[in-house]
Amino acid sequence: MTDFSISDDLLQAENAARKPALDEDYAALLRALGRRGIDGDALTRRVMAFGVAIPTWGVGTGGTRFARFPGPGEPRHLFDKLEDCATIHYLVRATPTISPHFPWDATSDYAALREVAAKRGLAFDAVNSNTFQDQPNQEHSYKFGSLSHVKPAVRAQAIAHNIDCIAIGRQLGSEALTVWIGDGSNFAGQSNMTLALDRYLDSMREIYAALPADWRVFLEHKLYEPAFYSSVISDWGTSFAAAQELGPKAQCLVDLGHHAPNVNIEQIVARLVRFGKLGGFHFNDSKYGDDDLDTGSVEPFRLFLVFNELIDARMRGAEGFAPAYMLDQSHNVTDPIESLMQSAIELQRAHAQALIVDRSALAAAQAANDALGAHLELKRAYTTDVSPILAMARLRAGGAIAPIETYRASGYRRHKAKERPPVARTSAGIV
Ligand code: RM4
Ligand code: MN
Ligand code: MN
Repeated sequence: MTDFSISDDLLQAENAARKPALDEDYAALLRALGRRGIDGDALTRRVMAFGVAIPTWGVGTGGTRFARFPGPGEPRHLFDKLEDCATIHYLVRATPTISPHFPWDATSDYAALREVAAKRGLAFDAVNSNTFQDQPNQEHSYKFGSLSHVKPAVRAQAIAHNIDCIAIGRQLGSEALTVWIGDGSNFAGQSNMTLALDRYLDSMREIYAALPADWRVFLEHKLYEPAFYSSVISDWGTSFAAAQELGPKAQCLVDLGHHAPNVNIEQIVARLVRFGKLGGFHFNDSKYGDDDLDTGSVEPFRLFLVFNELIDARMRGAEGFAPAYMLDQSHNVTDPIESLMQSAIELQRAHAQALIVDRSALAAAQAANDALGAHLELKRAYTTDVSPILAMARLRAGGAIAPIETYRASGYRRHKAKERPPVARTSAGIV
């Protein structure tokens, strides 16, 4: 059976039907922005230049600790995942890279994998290691930790896995390793919190030493889960201190869902920028914890405020500022392709809105202690509907004016359901 893909003909027909309305809305928006001294066409070009990596684990249906409800036509293996990632990029033109997770994405020939991806217009972003699960035939268990485990043999195994990930990443053309560990404790007294961090740092030093010259390692913090009393890399302060001790190639990764409720994430971003330690993001949204909900679906204003800090940093020419943008979501009740497309669009939206903040008016209001005036400068940008610019950016880049509608019209999922018969998989968990 030949693999179905969305045809250029369908894309063009869908776009043609929507083009006249888009032209009208785009012209009106450009006029409105022009009155504010903003060059709308230049903004469209900036939007076109924005890219975010798709996590390979995001294209399958996720799950909770209780159950996983697989959808039809799920990817069965890495090459199916690539196909779905390529489909997302074909329609939104904002996701040119993928972020793989090992050993979930293990395959025998990485050079071939890189080629297949390149043929589909995709390159590889940061590689993610996994020492939070045990794999079949693994010698030592990670039940009581990995890089910070009390036993040297377990730590050595976890270190070796991370070094393997670097070797794989080199073959894929990646330039960063993301390390998130589930290490921590579930009972007060279970673990010596100081010594656990020392062991983590010793392990990370070995991984750091294996990094190629042009690589970075991203340390990802998370306050709880799977450890519910203490986590070794629990917060940005610990992550920052660890990155500082390790050296310049170590930076911090901010997963939006990995903080306590109400934590001021945009301020954390500003702090990390200030110290040259902002490595990148795992974008998602959350209501309670590490919910891995779709980006911009719960708190779009917070997302905008994060981008406001990023644009501020870029415009100031902040030293060492080159964050990697990745999504990290778990799709339990939606078609993952639709969720990922919409999430990429929400990121572009926050980015575009942050770009139209009148920074000199904002600075003037701040200097005059005009609290409301400063706030209104942000609100003016945030309440501007930049959708026509986002749609025009997609169209000019060869994508879809309306990605989700076009995707639905194509019947992609229906075709994949026939091509990809369901395979037996675990009933719970994110994979
Ligand atoms: C963790 C963390 C990591 C991700 C795993 C699947 O909570 O967010 O980035 O790789 O989940
Ligand atoms: Mn993450
Ligand atoms: Mn997470």
